Amino acid sequence: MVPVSFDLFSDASTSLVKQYLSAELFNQLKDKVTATGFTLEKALQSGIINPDSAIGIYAGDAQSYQCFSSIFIPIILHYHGVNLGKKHSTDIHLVDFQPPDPEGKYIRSSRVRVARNISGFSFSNHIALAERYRLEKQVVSVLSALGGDLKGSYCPFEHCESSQFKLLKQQQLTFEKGDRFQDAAGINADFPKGRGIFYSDDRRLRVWLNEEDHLRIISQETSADLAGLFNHLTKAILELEKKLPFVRDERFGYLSSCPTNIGTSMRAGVHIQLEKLGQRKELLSSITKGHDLQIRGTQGEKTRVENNVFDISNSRRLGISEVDIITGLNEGLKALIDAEEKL
Ligand code: CIR
Repeated sequence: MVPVSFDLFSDASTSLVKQYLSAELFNQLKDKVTATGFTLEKALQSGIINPDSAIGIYAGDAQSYQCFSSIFIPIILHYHGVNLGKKHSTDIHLVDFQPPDPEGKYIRSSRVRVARNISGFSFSNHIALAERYRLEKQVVSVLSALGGDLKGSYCPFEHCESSQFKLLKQQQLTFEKGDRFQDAAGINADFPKGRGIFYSDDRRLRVWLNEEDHLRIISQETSADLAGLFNHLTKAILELEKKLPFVRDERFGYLSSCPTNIGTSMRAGVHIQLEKLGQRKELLSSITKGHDLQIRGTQGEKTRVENNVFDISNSRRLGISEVDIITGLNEGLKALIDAEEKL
């Protein structure tokens, strides 16, 4: 671990944590420890090692958000742009609306995911191996009991020579070791031990275990039926939360290791090919911003856009409900398709 001192961030760093961590705040927080032994030093590792971090801080457990609240709160306010005086309310129920691209002319695939962490365990960047295994066992026993169209199988990554793993990898259903930001935070410790993926028989539902968060619950398909996709995910979340105690806070909503994911912890997005808008970046950006959407590279965060295929997803996660995110995405996509057709 890089030892911390106040002048620990390189001059090149433009991270939010560098912006908000004054010398006074640093001295106030540097000796604090959560019940699981998480410290400011560990929280800052990724931001110190990677000067190009946008945020630069991770929480090691649910209590980190209270223990180190004086640095998490300004970062949350800045990133999420919300008023933290209000409670964050959750609204997950079945929805019904027309798909934004019924003929499938533009949208190549759609995906909705939420992150969940389980009460009583440290987060993925701070969890001991024995605990990772205990968590895996607890979650897999619940996932294995799912029925109907959620019924599926679990593939542990430790047996990566298995034909089951190889097939899933070929189908791009597995996840890889985390990037250098996650690595420096501690998320890759002991990889691939305790990691794995649960996938429904029809492959629409996937649950990643022990990745950046304890669970990433994902619903994905090649059509643009956003309502169907959201409803499918909703069913899975509602079933799982009957059996698993997910960590939730009144103000911050569902808690995640990265403060960018708190709140709904939901990212709903599509891969959409916009040949004409791709040449009109300002228009593309003003429509997406106007609908609280963000554009990422074709292969995800911090990657480039290939063949005018944009990854477009919600930018708001805290202070907005799950249902409002999916309906907002639908409206934004309709506006983008409309603009593309008019060009
Ligand atoms: C950064 O500070 O740039 C990285 N820690 C990643 C921040 C975004 N986090 C995320 O998507 N989970």
